[in-house]
Amino acid sequence: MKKLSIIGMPMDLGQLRRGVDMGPSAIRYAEVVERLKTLFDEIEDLGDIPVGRPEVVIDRESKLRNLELVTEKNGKLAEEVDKVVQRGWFPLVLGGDHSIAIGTLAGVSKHYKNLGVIWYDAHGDLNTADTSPSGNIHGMPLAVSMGIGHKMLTELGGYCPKVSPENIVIIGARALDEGEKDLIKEKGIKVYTMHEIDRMGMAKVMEETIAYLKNRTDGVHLSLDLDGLDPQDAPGVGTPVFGGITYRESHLAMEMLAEANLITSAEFVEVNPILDERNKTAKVAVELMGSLFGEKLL
Ligand code: 6HN
Ligand code: MN
Ligand code: MN
Ligand code: MN
Repeated sequence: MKKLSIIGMPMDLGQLRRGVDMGPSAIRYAEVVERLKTLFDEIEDLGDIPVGRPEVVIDRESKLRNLELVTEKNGKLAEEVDKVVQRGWFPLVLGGDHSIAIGTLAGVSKHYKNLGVIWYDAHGDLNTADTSPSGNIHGMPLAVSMGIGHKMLTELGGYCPKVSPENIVIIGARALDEGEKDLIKEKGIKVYTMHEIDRMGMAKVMEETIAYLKNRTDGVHLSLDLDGLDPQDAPGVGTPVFGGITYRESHLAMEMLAEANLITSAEFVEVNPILDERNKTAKVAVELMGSLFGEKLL
C-alpha cells in the first residue's frame, strides 16, 4: 500500500522576506492532491502546522534570527512527521522557508539507521551563526542536521546528529559562502555544482547520486528548494540565483528518482507566491512531485 501524507509548514521565520509562509497554500491551489491522487492508494492532507508570525520583525540584528520560534515550530513539525512515518505513510512537507528541514529531518531520521539526504538547492544551507552572512536560519539547516550549529537546533527531537556527511548529496549548488565551502571540504560532502551538471549532464549526475546513496543508506530524504531551479522556471523564491537547473533537467532528476524507488520522504520549500508569476513556481513544484511519485509520460 502506497500512502501519502501531506503536511503544510507555513514558516517564514527562517529569513526576512514575507510571503513564503503562503507557500503551502499556493501549492494546494496548484492542485497537489488532485495531481498525486492516482499515484497512491491513499492520500491525506493533514493541513498546516500552526506557525503564526509577529507582524513586525523583532529580531533584525540577530546572528540566529528568531531562534526560539524556529526551534519551537520545527519541534511541532518533527512530531507530526514522526507520527506519519510511524504509521507507514510517506511524509511530504510543503514549505515554508528551508529552515523547516530541521524539523522534517528530526522527525524522519530516527526511523533510519543511515538516512541519506539529497539537497537540491542553489545554496549549501551549511552556515552557522559564525559563517552566515545574513543570520537567517534557512541558510543553516543542512549544517544543523549534521550536528553543527546552535544546540537548540541540533538537539531538536532529543538526538543528534540526524545525518552523517557521507550520506549527503548536494545538487545544483552555485551560491556557496566561504564558510560553507570550507565545511564541504572538511566533511567530504558530495556536491554536484552547476559546473558538474553542465559538464556531465543531469542523467549522469543522477545515476551517480542514486548508485552512491543506494549502497550506503536505508532511506533517502529529498529536500528540494525551488531556488535550485533557474529563476526563469521558478521565479517565486526569496533568494533566486541565475544559471540554475532547468525545468526539464529537474523532471529528469525526479523521474530517475522514481525509477530507482529511492526516496522515502520529501519536502518542497521556499515557494513564495508574492514573488511569483501567476503561481508558476507552485505549479512547477506540483509537476515535479508528479514525476517524483511515478507519473509517466506514456
Ligand atoms: N535557502 N547562503 C545565504 C545565507 O543567508 O546563508 C543564502 C541562504 C539561502 C537559503 O535558500 O534555503
Ligand atoms: Mn535552501
Ligand atoms: Mn536555496
Ligand atoms: Mn509562499
